[in-house]
Amino acid sequence: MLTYLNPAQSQHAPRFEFFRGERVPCFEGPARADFVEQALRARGHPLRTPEVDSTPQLSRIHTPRYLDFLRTAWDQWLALDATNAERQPFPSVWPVRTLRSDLEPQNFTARLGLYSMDNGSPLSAGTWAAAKTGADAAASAAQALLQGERAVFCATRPPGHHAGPDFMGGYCFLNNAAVAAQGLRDGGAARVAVLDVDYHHGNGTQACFYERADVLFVSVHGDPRTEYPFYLGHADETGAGPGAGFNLNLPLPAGSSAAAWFDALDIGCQCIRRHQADALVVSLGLDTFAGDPISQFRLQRDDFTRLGACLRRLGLPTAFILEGGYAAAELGENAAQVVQGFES
Ligand code: Q9C
Ligand code: ZN
Repeated sequence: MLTYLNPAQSQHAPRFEFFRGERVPCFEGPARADFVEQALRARGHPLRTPEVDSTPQLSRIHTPRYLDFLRTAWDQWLALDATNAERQPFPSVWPVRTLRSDLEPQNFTARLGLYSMDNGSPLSAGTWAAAKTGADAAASAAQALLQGERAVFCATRPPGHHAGPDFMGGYCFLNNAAVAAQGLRDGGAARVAVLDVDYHHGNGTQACFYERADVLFVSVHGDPRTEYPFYLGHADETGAGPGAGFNLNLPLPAGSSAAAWFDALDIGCQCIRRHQADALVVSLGLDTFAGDPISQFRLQRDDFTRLGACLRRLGLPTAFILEGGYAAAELGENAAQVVQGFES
């Protein structure tokens, strides 16, 4: 399967995040993409670097003020104090209900909170470069499908599906899957489906398309009553305005079996068939794996082959976009199994 890599991915390398009140090494690090590249290379899949500038799609998906902030955030951080190069910024205040988010604060920490949904999306010097090149990879994947490729794999990080129109969250900065879907629309696909199989609900992608009928969003994920991102991903969220009926959430209890997961996937696939989409974007989180350190579904290696085979049967031009998956040593194998299942 044609694969796009992100040659800038290793520039996004924050050192730590917060977990249960402690500073711990980031679960989402450069080794993840290295393992995926290694596994796909070993199986002989053709590897390419991005050839499309995602700027037009990014400006349809994200707001200008958020893009400006993200592009300049690290420089703003350094401008506060040159020794900040060795430190990481974290938000500590957010404009929740009753507070104003229409005004651009002058204070950097206030801006960081305004454009963040959590404190779980650490920034580093190369975050913009890595995220932008990753979005370029997603736009390149869309273009390859438009040019007749049957399926494309985008082996990029940081992930994207928690990033909304004007916020970062859950290790995500630019919404790669939304960029791919928008790229397909811009290139002539009338209807696009996004299927999100990450353990965590793709709140950012849902938000991007919630009022749109041209992009169907379907997600199978841990029940947000107990699982991140908590505040979105419930079954009663079905779309709004022109997008009413174009959003399907299939939450499952933490600890659900692979059998239960595939039953939900089947319902999601039936929905995609009914909508007669022209192309499919898969937000491929592999944190549904039984060995994932921060997630609680129970898929095994062979289940990922089965997933690939299920997706092939939809018969659509398909872009796989890597999202989560934190059992890094097994991530490459699990990704390669999806590709093998799709191609078998
Ligand atoms: N600091 C993705 O899988 N964060 N994001 C928990 C606590 C929530 C996962 C870490 C998990 C986000 C793309
Ligand atoms: Zn996830």
